[in-house]
Amino acid sequence: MPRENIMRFIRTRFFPHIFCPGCGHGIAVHAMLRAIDSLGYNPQDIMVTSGIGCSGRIPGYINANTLHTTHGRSLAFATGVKLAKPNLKIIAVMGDGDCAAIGGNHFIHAARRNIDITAIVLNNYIYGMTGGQVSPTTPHGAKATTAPYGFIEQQFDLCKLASAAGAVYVARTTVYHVAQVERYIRKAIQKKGFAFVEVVSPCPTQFGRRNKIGDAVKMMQWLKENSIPLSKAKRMSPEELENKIVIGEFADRDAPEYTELYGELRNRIRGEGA
Ligand SMILES: Cc1ncc(C[n+]2csc(CCOP(=O)(O)OP(=O)(O)O)c2C)c(N)n1
Ligand code: SF4
Repeated sequence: MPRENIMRFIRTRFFPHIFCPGCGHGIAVHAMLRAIDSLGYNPQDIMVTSGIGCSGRIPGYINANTLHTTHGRSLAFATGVKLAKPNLKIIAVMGDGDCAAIGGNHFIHAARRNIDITAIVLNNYIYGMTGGQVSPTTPHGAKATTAPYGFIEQQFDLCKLASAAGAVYVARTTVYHVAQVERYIRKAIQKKGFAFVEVVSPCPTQFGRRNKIGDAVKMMQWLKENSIPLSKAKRMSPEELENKIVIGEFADRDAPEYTELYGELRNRIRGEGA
C-alpha cells in the first residue's frame, strides 16, 4: 500500500485496476507519483494524458487533471493543453505502439518544437492490450502474434530518436531499476522543454510468455541481466549490444521552449496591434 502522500494521487474508486499480475506498468506509475510528490506538486497542478492501450488506462487511476485520449494522440492532446494552460505540469504517458507507431509523428514534432511536456513511454516491446502484435520497439527476432516466426525488422531506439529530434532531456531505464525510474522522471519534470523518459516495462502476458522468458520474476531477472549502463555500452560493439537494454541519460541540454516563444510572439503582436 503506498504512503498517504502518494494515496492522494490515486483514484481508488476505479480499483481493482486492469493490469495483469507481474505487469510493470504499476511499478512505473508508483515511481512517477513519488517523483511528482517529491517535487511538491498537488493534484491540481498536474495534467496526465494518455492514448489507448494498457498504458492508456493509467490516467484513470491518477487523481489529478487527466485525459484518456485516442490511440497515439497523448502528445497531441498534451500539446493543446500546454498551450491553453501553460502553468500546468503536463505528463504524457504512452505505450511503445502509442508513441512510436501510430503516434510517431506527434512524438518527433513535440521533440522538435521542444514543448514543455514530460513524455514517459512504457516500453513493453509489444502491443499489450490488443493481444501481443509487434510494435516498432519489438526486438529483432522476437516473437509476436503478427511475427510468429520472429520479427524480421530492426528495432527503433526511441532515445536516439528523441535526442536527434530535439528533446532536451532523454533517459532510459527499466522497472527493475525502480529508484532510477523515479530519479529520471523527477529530472524530466524539472526540465523546461520536451523531456523524454523510456521505462522498459515487462509484459509477462504477451511478450514474456510468447518469447519463453518466463513469469514476472524471471522477466525482472531478464531486465537486470540484459541492462547495460550507457558508459559501458559506449565501449561495446553493435554485436555485443544486440538485444541489450542500454540504460542511462542520453541528453541533458537547454534550448528555447515552445510555449515561452509562443507567449512572447503573442505579446509582441498584441503590443504592435495596440
Ligand atoms: C486508431 C486506433 N488504431 C488501433 C487501435 C487498437 N489498439 C488499441 S491499444 C493498441 C496498442 C496498444 O499497445 P501499446 O501502445 O504498445 O500499449 P500497451 O497496451 O502495450 O501498454 C491498439 C493497436 C485503436 N484503439 N485505435
Ligand atoms: S497485457 Fe501486458 S502490458 Fe497489458 S496489463 Fe497485461 S502484462 Fe501489462
